[in-house]
Formats: sequence, structure tokens, C-alpha cells
Amino acid sequence: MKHNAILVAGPSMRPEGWRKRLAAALPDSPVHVLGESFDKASIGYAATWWHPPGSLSDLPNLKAIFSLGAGVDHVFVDPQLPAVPVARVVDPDLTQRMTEWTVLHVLLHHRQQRLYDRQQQDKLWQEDHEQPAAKDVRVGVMGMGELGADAAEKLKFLGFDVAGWSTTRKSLPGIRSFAGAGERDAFLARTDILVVLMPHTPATHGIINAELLSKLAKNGRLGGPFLVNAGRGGLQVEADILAALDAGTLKGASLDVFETEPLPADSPLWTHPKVYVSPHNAAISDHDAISVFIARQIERLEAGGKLEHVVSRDKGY
Ligand code: NDP
Ligand code: OXD
Repeated sequence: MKHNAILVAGPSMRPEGWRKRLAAALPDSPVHVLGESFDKASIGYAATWWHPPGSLSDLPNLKAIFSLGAGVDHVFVDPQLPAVPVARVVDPDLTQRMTEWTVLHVLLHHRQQRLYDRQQQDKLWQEDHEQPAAKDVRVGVMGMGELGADAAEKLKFLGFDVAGWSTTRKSLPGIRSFAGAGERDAFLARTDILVVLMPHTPATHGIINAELLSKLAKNGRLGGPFLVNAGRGGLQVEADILAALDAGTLKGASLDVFETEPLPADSPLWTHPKVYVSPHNAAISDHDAISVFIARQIERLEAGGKLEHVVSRDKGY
């Protein structure tokens, strides 16, 4: 028997839509949805988004797990995760969308958009605010992987003074690379707008906290630092962000991700005058493209090839 059936294990992700797309992309592979009855031994592949912990543990012929997104934090929270390779999505469309959101929010802070929104509300025509040039504004990108590197390059193209921080050193033209814990504080000290595009792992949990925020540049041309986070809510301590905003040590923030999602109605972030909130949709992935991506990966594996974009279990990304 060929163990090539696919199990869609993403209860919150409209699984029927994924069933249709995956079936169209791989007509020879049966596609099942978690919760219905199926032969567990037939499942070779699981496509998951926040699958219920333990729900993949009794699939004896499972060969690989595919995250239905770029992040894999939702996969690794399962303590009974089978010991098979876990692959994630790397898709140019997703990268492009994330870069759009990142550039938009860096520019909103750089060009003081909240100030002009207020002026418009008040019908106030005042054009003499100081506006620094992009070259005099230092953007720091935390996480220089697929998404961070692309956003950093586009921000550099717009003229910003861009640096990146990652575990390993990068070499991108015109973008200074800071690497590892030892260089983190120097990176923060030269950052006016902090862009966070990191995965949520045990090592990065709560990294955007009071201590980190206090190390951002205080001498920048924007009059104080800004935070732009589209990585994961688990990276940030929202109470610390709010305290820094209220103390004026953080001038503004754009948040696409939150400690609890959906963001609870009573969160002060919703109405904070210095905060932009978006509902974790900086980069909604193209479901057709992801289905084809997974289908091609399965075809490669079935033909004896190697799975691409496999993540490290040890590192959690
Ligand atoms: P990658 O795995 O390609 O890049 C991750 C980057 O983070 C790498 O540069 C890595 O360093 C760095 N990093 C990881 N851990 C640490 C650490 N402890 N210290 C310093 N640097 C670290 O991921 P992507 O760029 O594809 O995606 C990043 C994240 O974006 C995803 O994990 C997901 O959480 C989020 N995301 C959010 C979306 C949204 O809509 N808001 C959509 C898609 C993704 P190194 O390169 O040295 O390994
Ligand atoms: C992802 C996301 O990880 O949408 O792809 O957050």
C-alpha cells in the first residue's frame, strides 16, 4: 500500500478549502480532514496549523509534517509531535506581502502619519514640522531570514540606514550585520525603528521587553524609538510596551501580532494613540500557492528527493 494520503490538521483554517486545493494539486493522493474517519495507516503527510496536541501521534506511516504558514511555533507546541521532518512555507508572494506591511509601518512612523491624521481631524494646515531624511533614520531588523532580509533590502533601497540582527552573520550589500547575543546591545543602541521579524522559540520568548526597549537609541532624528512587530506575539511583553509608550521612552508601535489572538477587546492597545494594530494579517498567505508548494514537496519526496525548507527541532525554527 502507498502511504501517501494527506491529513489536513488545521481546525481554525477552513480545512475543507485546504482539502479541495491539495486534492487538486495532487490528484493521486487522498486528502482527509482531522475529525473525520480515515485509515490512519494511509496517512503519509500532515498539513497543519495549530493542530490539537497529540492529534498526529498515532499515524504509523507519517513521513513529513508541513506547516501551512511560514512559522512553525504552532507545530512545536505539541509535546507528542512525531519524530518526522517538519517543513515550512517559503513563498515569494508571502515575502512580498510581509515587506509591504513592514515598509508601510516604517514609513508611517518615519513620516509622522499620526500627527497628520490629527491635523486633518482638526482641519489644521501646518506644514513646518521637522522631517528627517530617510538616510538619517536607523532601522534595525531583528531576524534576518527570508522575511527580514527582504524587508531590510527594500528599506535600504528607500534610503534608510539599515542594520540587521540574527544568530549568524549575514552579508547583504550596505546593510550592517550584528550577530548573536554579544552584539545585540550595540544593534539596539543604533536603532531608531526596530522591526521584528523573528520566530517565536524558547530563545526568543518575551524578548521585546522593558530591558530591550530601554536599550534602543535615544538620540535619533525621530526624537525617540519606534517598534514594528510582525513576527509573533509571544516575542513581546505587552505590559512593557504600554509602559514604555506611556513613559514616552517608546514613541510609537505597529503591532500585527499579540500575546493573545484575537487581541482581547479590553486590551489598551486597541485605542492607544501611539499604536497601530492590525489583525495578524501582515502577510496572509496565498492558499493556492501554498497547496502547490506542498504538493511539489510531496512529489519530490515520493520520487526519492529531499524535502526543502525543513526546520530545526532543536532551534524551533
Ligand atoms: P526565517 O527562519 O527565515 O528567519 C528567522 C530569522 O530570525 C533568522 O535570521 C534567524 O537567525 C533569526 N533568529 C531566530 N532566533 C534568533 C535568536 N534567538 N537570536 C537572533 N536571531 C534569531 O523565518 P522567516 O523570515 O521566514 O519568518 C520569520 C517569522 O515571521 C516566522 O517565524 C513567523 O513567526 C513570522 N511570520 C508572521 C506573519 C504575519 O502575517 N505576521 C507571516 C509569516 C511569518 P539566523 O538566520 O542566524 O538563523
Ligand atoms: C505564518 C503566519 O507564519 O501567517 O505564515 O503567521
